[in-house]
Amino acid sequence: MRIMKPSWHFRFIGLLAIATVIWLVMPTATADDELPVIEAIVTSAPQVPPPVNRDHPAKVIVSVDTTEQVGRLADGVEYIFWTFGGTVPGPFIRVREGDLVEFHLNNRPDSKMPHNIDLHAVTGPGGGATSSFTAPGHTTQFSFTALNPGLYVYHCATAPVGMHIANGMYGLILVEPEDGYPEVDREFYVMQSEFYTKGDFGEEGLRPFDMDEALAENPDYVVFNGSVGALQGDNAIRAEVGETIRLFVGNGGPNLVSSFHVIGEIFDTVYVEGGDLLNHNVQSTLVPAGGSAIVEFKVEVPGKLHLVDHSIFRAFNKGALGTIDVQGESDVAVYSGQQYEGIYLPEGQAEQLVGEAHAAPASPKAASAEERILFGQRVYERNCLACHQAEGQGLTGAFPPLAGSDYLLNDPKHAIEVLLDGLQGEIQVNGVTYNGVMPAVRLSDEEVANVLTYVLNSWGNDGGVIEPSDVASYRGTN
Ligand code: HEC
Ligand SMILES: [Cu+2]
Repeated sequence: MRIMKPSWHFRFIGLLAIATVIWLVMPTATADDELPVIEAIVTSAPQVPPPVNRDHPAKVIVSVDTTEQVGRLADGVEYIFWTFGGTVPGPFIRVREGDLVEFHLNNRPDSKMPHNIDLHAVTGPGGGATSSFTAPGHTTQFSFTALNPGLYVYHCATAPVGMHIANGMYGLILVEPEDGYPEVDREFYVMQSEFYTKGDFGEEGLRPFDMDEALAENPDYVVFNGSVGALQGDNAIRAEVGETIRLFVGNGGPNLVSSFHVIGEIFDTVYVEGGDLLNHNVQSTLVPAGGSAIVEFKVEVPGKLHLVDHSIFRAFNKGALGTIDVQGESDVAVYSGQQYEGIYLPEGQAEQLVGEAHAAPASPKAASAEERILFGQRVYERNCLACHQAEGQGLTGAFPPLAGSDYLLNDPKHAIEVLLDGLQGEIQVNGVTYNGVMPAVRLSDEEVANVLTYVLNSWGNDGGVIEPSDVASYRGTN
């Protein structure tokens, strides 16, 4: 969700304003402990607070507001988000192993719902949920010691839990190991989640939550950082060639497991599930619902890298896409770019065959023109549809249309030659030039007659019949 305008610069200023940016190290001894007190620096995605850079534990104070507010889910689509800190995902919290975290949860007076927080970094009942139940206009406090290092999800756990999560109440807390993580050039915060709305993907207006879809685990949206496009275009992550990048990846769910992948990169290192286990040279890593992963890679060449959930319909049809825009000098030894494009004819045109190549089954003999059309449809679906498309409409720039094709209809019998011998070189179809390769098809006389008769009688074409004898006479076999 974006509340602020997407200017990168502006967002950064904005998040600094939202975040409590007081780097107050007050080594004052308090009554209950001897730890120095630090106000946590928190950031909005995709920014990550700086490393804690301490060699001793501290008492870290974190204060987060819960809100209920309308925001952008996709272009033209709005949603009532329930949030930690006014953003989805909520603020990134960064502490050190052994720190005492004093957590304040403030529920805004204009909220309609109570909220609480379950941080997976907490050792204790409900991960803090039982101690942080907060009515609208109230504030609560609890403390925990961050015993285990790692990257942890936090989320609201107020009933109905699934609905609070589905509406946007999750984020990440990083507990750095005592010695910290190795230095990298850039760190980013990326969190996947799903949205279940009344209406389909992209349906405009303010879309309410859809409980039936949530129960069926069938979301309309799967997104990174709370909205479609939150990491694209002007909001893309930027990096320079040669830099090392660390992504703190979380999955708020509420239901789906992510197959997190960056197109055009290989993860040099993955902190599996956000813990201590290191894996290397990984293409896609699983991020469970309510889980995380830390991935690191060096960017060697310029270009756009695309973050996806490799359950790929989610990426290209439901929004799970982000971009890392890498600028800098190319390195043709690592990646050349396209070096050649041309026509590929390994064994000469006549040998280019598609269709039931070897075991050509005995094709049924059509007893009437109607049957020829019917049988021809099956031949078409198996042998032609992939290129010429379901309605014979072709594909702009690649495959000419068979629906309303002047090339075909001016001389239907010529199509026998096209099928049996294939076709290549420039042709004009309805005034458009095509210069592709139509492979010869290995079909029986009956099948060629059937498919061409089907084509001549479909999609508004003006009819006609091709007989098997026409095909046979072209072959010169009768
Ligand atoms: C691999 C893709 C492919 C397949 C499969 C294919 N074609 Fe084609 N077809 C083409 C291309 C490409 C051309 C244009 C060739 C050129 O540019 O010279 C073409 C041209 C034609 C033409 C002449 C141009 C026109 O639009 O009228 C006809 C007729 C035709 N195909 C029919 C068929 C039929 C029937 C089948 C199935 C039996 C079939 N094709 C299968 C790619 C294909
Ligand atoms: Cu809640």
